[in-house]
Amino acid sequence: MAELKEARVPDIGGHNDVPVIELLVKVGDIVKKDQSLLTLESDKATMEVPAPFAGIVRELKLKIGDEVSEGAIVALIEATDATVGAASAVTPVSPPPSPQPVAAAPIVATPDVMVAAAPATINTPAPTFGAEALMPDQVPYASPAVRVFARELGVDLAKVAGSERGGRISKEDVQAFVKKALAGGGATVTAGGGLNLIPWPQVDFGKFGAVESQPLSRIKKLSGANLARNWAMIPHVTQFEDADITEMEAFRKKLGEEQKDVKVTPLVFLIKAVVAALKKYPAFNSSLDGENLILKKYFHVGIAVDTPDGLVVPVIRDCDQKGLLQLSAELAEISGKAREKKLGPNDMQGGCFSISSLGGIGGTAFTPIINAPEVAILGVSKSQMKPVWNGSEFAPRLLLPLSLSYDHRVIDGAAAARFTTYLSQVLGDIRRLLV
Ligand code: CAO
Repeated sequence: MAELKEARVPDIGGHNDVPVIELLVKVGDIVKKDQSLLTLESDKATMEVPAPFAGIVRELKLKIGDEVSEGAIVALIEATDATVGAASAVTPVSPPPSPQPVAAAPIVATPDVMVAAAPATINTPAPTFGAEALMPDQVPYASPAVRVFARELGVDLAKVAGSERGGRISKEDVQAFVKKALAGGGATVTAGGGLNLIPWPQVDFGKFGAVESQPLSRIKKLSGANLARNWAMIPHVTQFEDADITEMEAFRKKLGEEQKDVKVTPLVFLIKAVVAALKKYPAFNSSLDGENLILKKYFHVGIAVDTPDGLVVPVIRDCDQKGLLQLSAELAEISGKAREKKLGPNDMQGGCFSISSLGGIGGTAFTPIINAPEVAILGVSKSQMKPVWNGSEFAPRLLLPLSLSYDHRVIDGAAAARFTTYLSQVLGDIRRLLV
C-alpha cells in the first residue's frame, strides 16, 4: 500500500473552532487533488477544505459538528499521485506531524467578511438561518454555493427537499422552493431568526409602465443581507444630538491652509472624539458574546464608504495612537482603495465602532444600522450655521447633527445620551481630546 498521508485544515483566515457542517467524501472514495473533502462554516464564512493531493480516502478524522482550527487532521489519504511529495499541505503520518504552511482554502465570502468583517473569535448571538445552527447531526445536505444562495434568499434549507443523489439540495431545489412559497404553496421563506414573514409581493411592474431590470452588484447583495439581519436582530434606538463645531471648523480650516499634502475633513475629528467617548464609556466598545460582553481595549474604527457598487466599511486601526493628519492620510487611502475595489478582507476586519458620514452630501439626521457585532454606530449629517441662544442673544453657530444608533440590549438610553453629550462637548472644545 502506498504511504498514508494526512490532509489537514489549511489557513482559514485566523478562524478558530469552526464547525464542520458537511462531509463531502467517505472512506474508500477516490479523490482528485483540490477536490473538496468537507465544509466548514463559521458565522462569517463558508469554507471548503480541499484535498492537497489525489488518492483514496482511508480514514476520516472528523465528523459533522466537530470544531476545528488550522492544522487539524481531516483525513488519511493513500496517495496515488506521484507529485504528492511536493504538496505543501501534506504531512506524512510517520514521522509525527509538524505544522506546515498550507494553501488557503477557497473562502466563500458571506456579508460579514465582504462588508465589515468582525473579530473572528467573537461568538455573536447570530440568527439561526437553518437547521445546522440547531442540530449539527441533521445538517441539510447542500454545497456551500447553494447554502450562500439559500441564505441570500432567506430560505431555511432544512425545509427544502433535495432532489440529487443522497438527498443533496441543488440550486434548482431552492428555486423551486421559493417559487412554491411565492405561489402560496404552503412553504415558508424565513428571513432569519424564525421570522415567519409573508411572501414578498410579486408585482408585474411592466403592467403599469416601462421598466428595466438591473442585477444587484455583489456588494449590494452581500451588504443587503448583512443590513437586513442586523436591522431585524438588533433592537435599535437612535439618539440625536447637535455638536457646536464652530471653533473646531475654524481650527480645521487653518490646519487645511497650513497642510496641503492631505485633505483634513471633519470626519477625522469625529474619529478622535469617538475614541475619547469610547474610552470614557467602554460599553460602546464591546460585543455581545452569548451572555457575556466582550470589552475591547483597542480602538479600531470602521468608516462607511460609498462606492459605485455599494456600501463597504473598511477599518482604521489603533485610532487612539494616531494624529489628525495620519488619520486623514489613512482615510484617503482606504476610501480610495474602496472605490477602486482594492480592499482585502483584512481591511474590513476588527472594527469596534463605525461612523457613517453623509455630511459631505446633505441631510439633517438619519438612523444608521449597527454593524454587528458592534453595538453602536454614529451617523453624521451636514453641518449648518444656526442661531443659538447664548443666554443674552442669538449667536450664529455651526452645528453638526449626530445620530447614534445603539443596541438596546447592551446600552441603556441614559448611557447613549451621556455618550452623545460627551461627544458633543469634545467636538465643541477639542482641547478636551488632550485631557
Ligand atoms: N458637514 C459639512 N461638510 C462636511 C461634512 C459635514 N458633516 N463632512 C464632510 N464635509 C465636507 C468636507 O469638508 C468636504 O468639503 P470640501 O470639499 O469643501 O473640503 C466635502 O464635504 C466632501 O467630503 P468627503 O465626503 O469627500 O470626505 P469625508 O472625509 O467627509 O468622507 C467618506 C469620506 C469616505 C466617508 C465619504 O466620501 C463617503 O463615502 N461618505 C458616504 C458614507 C455613506 O454612504 N454612509 C451611508 C451608510 S448607510 O447607507
